[in-house]
Amino acid sequence: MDGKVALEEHFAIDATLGEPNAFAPVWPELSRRLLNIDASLADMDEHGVAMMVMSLNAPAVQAIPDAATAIAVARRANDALADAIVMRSDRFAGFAALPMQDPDAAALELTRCVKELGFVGALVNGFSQIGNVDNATYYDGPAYRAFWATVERLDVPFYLHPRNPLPGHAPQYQDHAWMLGPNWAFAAETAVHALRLIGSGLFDAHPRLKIILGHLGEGIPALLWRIDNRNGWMKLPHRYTAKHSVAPYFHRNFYLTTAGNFHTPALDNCLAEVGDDHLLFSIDWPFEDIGQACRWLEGAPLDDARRAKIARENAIKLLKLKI
Ligand code: GRE
Ligand code: ZN
Repeated sequence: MDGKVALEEHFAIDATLGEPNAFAPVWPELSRRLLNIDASLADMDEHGVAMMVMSLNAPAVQAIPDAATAIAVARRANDALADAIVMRSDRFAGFAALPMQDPDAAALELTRCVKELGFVGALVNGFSQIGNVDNATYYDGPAYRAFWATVERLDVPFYLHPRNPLPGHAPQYQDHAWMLGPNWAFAAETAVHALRLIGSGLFDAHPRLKIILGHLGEGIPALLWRIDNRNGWMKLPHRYTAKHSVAPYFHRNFYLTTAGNFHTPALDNCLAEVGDDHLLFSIDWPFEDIGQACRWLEGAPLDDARRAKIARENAIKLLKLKI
């Protein structure tokens, strides 16, 4: 199946590449792929991926406590991405990295990226460390309302991408580091952030916001009924300030991608919960294999119309792609 579009695909610049760490054995190949925006082209051709929407690696800008440095690095990364994709705008598009340490600067950078660089949205790696490495700031607070107004006005999606919790904030993973990263902690961290956005009433103030979650919704679809069932039942004043229960916002304001989660029962659950207008194909290059992702989608028991929506049509609509 040709013409697929993939949305959670990553690159790095020298300033954000980071250390080998857990990737030590595959680091030479992984870093080569991250630093070359078109390193995926041969695999894209082989497996029928028409376009990748590229975004900066994680946690990158979100892990820079000094706001001025975060602003400069985001700008450098976005300029590097724009330079690389201008040559291949038929195959690559861009999501903006944003210095969320300074909400006004983040709104300005997103505006620049959309209006001047032709980017199709933003991808942000979870909470930002602001002022010191131990700070974790989430985006449901009042300081971010003007930023969200800008996102809504620009009418572009905001991809909430995972990062790990900070070491000092995550005693639950002590002696069980195997759960960090994509195995578990990414999903738990990102799901909590998404639920914070919903519970804060953000989508009452800005009903046209579009938030994308990867990895088939970071676990939320499987728990959606239970969240609302118990939240509705509890009569304690627990500061759930949104007007509606969680599910209506999740259905209306959220889009889910298949990045890194190529499992048909999980996809079926998402289709049952959010429907086929809000599901989009993604791979999670270079951490995942393009062939595996594509073979899975092509072999999944979906009718052709549904497969085309997930593989391509929903992305064209959501990102206003001209392909
Ligand atoms: C991702 O982008 O989802 C990712 C990382 C690091 C390791 C694995 C992974 O940023 O899936
Ligand atoms: Zn990713």
